Amino acid sequence: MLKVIELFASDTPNGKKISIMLEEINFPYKVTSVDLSKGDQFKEEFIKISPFSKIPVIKDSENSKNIFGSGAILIYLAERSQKFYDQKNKSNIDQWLMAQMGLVGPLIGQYHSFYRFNKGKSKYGEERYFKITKDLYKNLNDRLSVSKYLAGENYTIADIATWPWIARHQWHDIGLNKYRDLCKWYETISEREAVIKGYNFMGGGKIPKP
Ligand SMILES: N[C@@H](CCC(=O)N[C@@H](CS)C(=O)NCC(=O)O)C(=O)O
Repeated sequence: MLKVIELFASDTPNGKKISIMLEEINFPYKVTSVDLSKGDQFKEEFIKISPFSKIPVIKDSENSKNIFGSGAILIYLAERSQKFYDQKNKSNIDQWLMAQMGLVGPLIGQYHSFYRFNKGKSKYGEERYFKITKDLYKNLNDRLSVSKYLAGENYTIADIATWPWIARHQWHDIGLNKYRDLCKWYETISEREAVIKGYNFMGGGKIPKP
C-alpha cells in the first residue's frame, strides 16, 4: 500500500497538472492548499520545499523526497508509476514537455496577467501576449493535425502538462473551436475520468467546453 503523497497547490493550471497526474496513476494523495493571494508561498516553511516560492510541490514520504516544479514532478511520478513516459519515446515526450515548461505555461501566464487580471494597464502587454497565445494555439494545432497526442500516438505527461493551460481557453478570447485539431485533442482528454476528477481537485468545478 503506497503512502499518501502530499500535494501543495492552488487551483491553477500548474496545480491541476499534478492532481490530474496523481488521478491518472491512481496514487493516493492529499492536497494542502497554498493561498497565493494571501502570500502563503512566501512563508519560510514553504520556501524550504519550494525555493522559488511557487506551487506545485509534492512530498513523497515513502521515498523521503520533496519535489518542486511541475515538470520535475510529472517526470518523477511517471517514472515511479511507469506510466505516460515511455522511455522509447523519451526525447519526443521531453521536447513537448519542455515546450510547455518554457513556452506554453510562462507565456500564456503573462497573457493572463495582462489581459485577465490587469486589463487596461498596458495595451502593449495585452496585444503582445494575445498574439503570442494565438501563435501558441496555432503551433499546437499544427502539431496535433499530424499527431494524435503531442508526443505521438499515446497520451503522455506532455499532454498532461499542456492540457490545463488550454482548459483556460475561455479567458483567452481566441476561440478554441477555430483550431480544429487542438479542439479535438482538448475534448478527447476532457473525457478522461482522471482528468475530470483531477481538474476539480480543489472544487473548481466542471471542465469548460470549447
Ligand atoms: N515552472 C513552475 C511554475 C510554477 C508557477 O508559476 N506557479 C505559480 C502558480 S500557477 C505560482 O506559484 N505563483 C506564485 C507567485 O508567483 O507568487 C512549474 O512549472 O511548476
